Amino acid sequence: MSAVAKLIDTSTADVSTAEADAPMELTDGFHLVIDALKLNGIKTIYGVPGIPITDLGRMAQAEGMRVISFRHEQHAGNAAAIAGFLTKAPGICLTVSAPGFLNGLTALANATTNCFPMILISGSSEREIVDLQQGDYEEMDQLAIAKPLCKAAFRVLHAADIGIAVARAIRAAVSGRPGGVYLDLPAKLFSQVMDAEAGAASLVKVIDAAPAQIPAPSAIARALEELKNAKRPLIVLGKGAAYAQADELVRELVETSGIPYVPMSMAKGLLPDTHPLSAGAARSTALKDSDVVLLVGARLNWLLSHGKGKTWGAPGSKRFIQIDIEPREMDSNVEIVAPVVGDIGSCLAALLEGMGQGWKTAPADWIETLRSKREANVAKMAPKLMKNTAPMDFHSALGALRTVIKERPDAILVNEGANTLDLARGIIDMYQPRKRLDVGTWGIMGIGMGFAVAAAVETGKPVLCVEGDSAFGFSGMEVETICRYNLPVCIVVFNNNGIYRGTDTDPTGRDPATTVFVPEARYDRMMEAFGGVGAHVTTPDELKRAVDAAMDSGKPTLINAAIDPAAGSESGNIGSLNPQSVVKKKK
Ligand code: ADP
Ligand code: TPW
Ligand code: MG
Repeated sequence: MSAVAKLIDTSTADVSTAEADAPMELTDGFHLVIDALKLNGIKTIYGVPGIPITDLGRMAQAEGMRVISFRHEQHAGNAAAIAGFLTKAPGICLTVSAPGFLNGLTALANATTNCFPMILISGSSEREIVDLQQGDYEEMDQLAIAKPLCKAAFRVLHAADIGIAVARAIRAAVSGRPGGVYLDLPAKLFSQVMDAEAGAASLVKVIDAAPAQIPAPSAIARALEELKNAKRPLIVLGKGAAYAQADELVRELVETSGIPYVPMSMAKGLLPDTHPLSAGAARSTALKDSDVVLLVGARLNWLLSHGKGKTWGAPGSKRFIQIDIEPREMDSNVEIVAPVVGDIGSCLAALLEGMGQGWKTAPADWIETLRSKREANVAKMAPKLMKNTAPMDFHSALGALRTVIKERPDAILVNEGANTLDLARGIIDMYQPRKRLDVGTWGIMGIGMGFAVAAAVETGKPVLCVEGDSAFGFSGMEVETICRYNLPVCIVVFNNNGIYRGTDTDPTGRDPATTVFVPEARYDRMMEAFGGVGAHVTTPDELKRAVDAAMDSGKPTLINAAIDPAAGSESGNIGSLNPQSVVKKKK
């Protein structure tokens, strides 16, 4: 059913004129926004209601869209962002003005940083009053504030422009390097009326929103030349490769070239972590000792030590080839000897064509070096994963969850925390693409429940959230949202009484230490408060049983997993980024 309003404009009815027999059919800003989104295949809105967008949400729901209401806009925004990552269509987050907008803005900035396509749509106050700073209800110049934090920002003042604005927002979000877009809709816009026919004609269905970007043949030839001459080649798969949904081509690249690969966190599962050419469990050796590195949708940012330093071995020992859709990514940190600019699907297809049938696979001694390193690392880890005693440490608890994902490879794993994140990333093997969702480029806490909701809504698959107790606290209230929509989400809180560890004390003895929480808190009862299932476990066996039960039932579940408060290390595995004071205060 079209949302075009069946409004009869009685004000223009004049019995003395012929038009009286044919009253004009009208539409308005509300309907045009909904029609524009629907026309472009957008089926879901994540948001929080309030002035001036309450009716927009209601009407979108009445028009058959899925409207998922959250308890806080940041989580709605995170849901929209990860929906964008999972589907390649922009996720939509809808908020009220100033404070709601600002709450959503963190998610918008985070989406942009991670190259996830989303559109933050916020209502805003009267332009005339805002611009004169006369103190309107929730007054704020939202457009100006959003602009530096996202890829593009637009404001719509006339109902007739809604179609174009939505089209521009969609294109900006998904074309080229994906990112966040802000769309400012002032309150007055929603009730502006226009002729329904003209309104319908003003809508734009975006054709080919993310056009293929074909790499230059010379760039492909250059990259192949580098690979051909490599003695110890390595492929690094990043979340751009996961986003691109070129899964078969990624597999073909690895298997045709025989080049070992290392997946970045959210690229895990693009090929199963158990693949013979996976060097994930020999990451340090692979990065340090490789000579030619092909980056596929991965930036040489801090997560890859900027392409230099001891992670990458001797200075000058590396030649980088980079596939990315963003030309300005090339040479961002170190020289890229073979830049391949284009979309990953087109670039991989061209590389594979260039390799042809007779491509020699990577040298056997290099593959063997990585294979034996990997096996040694896996063997070293194995006993730690099998302990079944209380209190659990991270390894033994994660050993249980590793088996869960092995047995249920289509489940989506959401993961945040410090030790809980770093150790889960290493321990839990992934088997399918886009099944691991985590804190991404910023290492941001608070994505957990938003990602979980969208993962369940967008894919219909079961979701397992592995959350540090601190990480969970950032979005914990959304367990109500999970219960309200009855989503198949199982949250496991790794409860070690605090941030990194639960053992710190305030040297003055006055307050709790800055990193600790109420000890032995029962997070499971939060879930029970809203009708979900709560469980409290102290051993890996109990944990495994509780997760299996949750995933079999599909019921919203929170499992409070008691972890030894002394088990964690400062900042997980990135403690070295902590600045240290060199000043010793005299007492
Ligand atoms: P990771 O954190 O996994 O290393 P990054 O977020 O740093 O990954 O890098 C992802 C890269 O992928 C970005 O530079 C982005 O421009 C690129 N990218 C995203 N989508 C595509 C695509 N379809 N084709 C090519 N590159 C892409
Ligand atoms: C938005 C800083 C990084 S990790 C973390 C914080 C607060 C929590 C670690 O404790 P947790 O994990 O989750 O209990 P564990 O297993 O080690 O005990 N604010 C934001 N983002 C970040 N990254 C932080 C603060 C941080
Ligand atoms: Mg903790």
